[in-house]
Amino acid sequence: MIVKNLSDHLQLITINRPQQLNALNREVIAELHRALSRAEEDPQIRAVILMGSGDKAFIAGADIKEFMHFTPEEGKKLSEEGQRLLFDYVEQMHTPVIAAINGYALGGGLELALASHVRLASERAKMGLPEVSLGVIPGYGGTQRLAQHIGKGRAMEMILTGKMIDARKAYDYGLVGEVVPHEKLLDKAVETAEAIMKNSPAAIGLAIEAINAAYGRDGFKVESELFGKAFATEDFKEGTRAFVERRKPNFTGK
Ligand code: CO8
Repeated sequence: MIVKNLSDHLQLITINRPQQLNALNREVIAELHRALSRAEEDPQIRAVILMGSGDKAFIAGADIKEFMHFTPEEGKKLSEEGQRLLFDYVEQMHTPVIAAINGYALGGGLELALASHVRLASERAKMGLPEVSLGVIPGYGGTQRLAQHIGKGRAMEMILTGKMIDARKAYDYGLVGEVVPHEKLLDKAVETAEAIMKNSPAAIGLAIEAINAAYGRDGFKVESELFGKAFATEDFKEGTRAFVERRKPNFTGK
C-alpha cells in the first residue's frame, strides 16, 4: 500500500497488489485499517482518496485463493473481521473517503467503494458483485449497501446475475457520482475532495454520522452468517476451484 499526502490536508491511499488485481487479503485489510485510522486520527487530514495501483483494477475482490479452503466458521470470521476493520470502519469515519474507481471494482472491491462516502469512476471502470458465480455471497456488506445505493430491484439483479456493469450504467444507477476519462480520474477526485474540504470538518463528520444513522445493522449480521453458511456447500468448493483452474463451474446446488 502506498500512502501519499497530495496536500497538507488530502491523502491518497493506493492499494498496491497489481499482479493480483489488488485483491484484498487479510494483510492488505490490516494495512488499510492502519493507514485509514492514522488518517482519521490526524486532525490535519481532511479527506482521503482510495485508488488501486496499475491500470486495470481498483480492487478485483476479496482474495479467493486465501479463503477457498476455509471452513464455514473461518468464512464467517473473515467476513466479520473485514467488516469491523475496513468496511464498517470506512463508512463510519468522520474523515470523508472518496473511492476513485480506476478499473475493476468487483466483490469486496465494489463493497469497499460502497462503504466509501463518495464514488467516482474512470470510463474504464467495471463494477459487479460476482460472488454467486463462486458459490458464495457478498460478505463485506454488499447485500446491504448495494440496495441502499441503487434500490432493491437493481441490487437483486446485479447480485443474482453476478454480471458486471460499466461506468455509464453505474452512473445511470446512481452508483457513482461522476464518470470521467481514465487519465482525469485523480484530478476529479482531488477537485471533489477540495470542494468537501472547504467545509467544516466537524460538521462533515457529524453529517456522515447522521446519514448513516438512517440504516439498520441487522442485515449485516445476517449476511456474515449466510456468507459462512455458503462455505459448507459443494458449490463453494466447485466455484472457487473453477476460478483458480480458469474454467466454468459445474454447480449442483449441494
Ligand atoms: N482473488 C485472488 N486473485 C485474483 C482475484 C481475486 N479476487 N482477481 C484476480 N486475481 C488474480 C488472478 O488469479 C490472476 O493471478 P495469476 O496471474 O497468479 O493467475 C491475476 O489476478 C490477474 O487476473 P486475471 O488473469 O484473471 O485477469 P483477467 O484480465 O483475465 O480477468 C477479472 C480480470 C475479470 C477481474 C478476473 O481476474 C476475475 O474474474 N477475478 C475475480 C473477480 C471476483 O470474482 N471477485 C469477487 C471475489 S469474492 C469476494 O470479493 C467476496 C467478498 C466478500 C468476502 C468476505 C470474506 C472473505
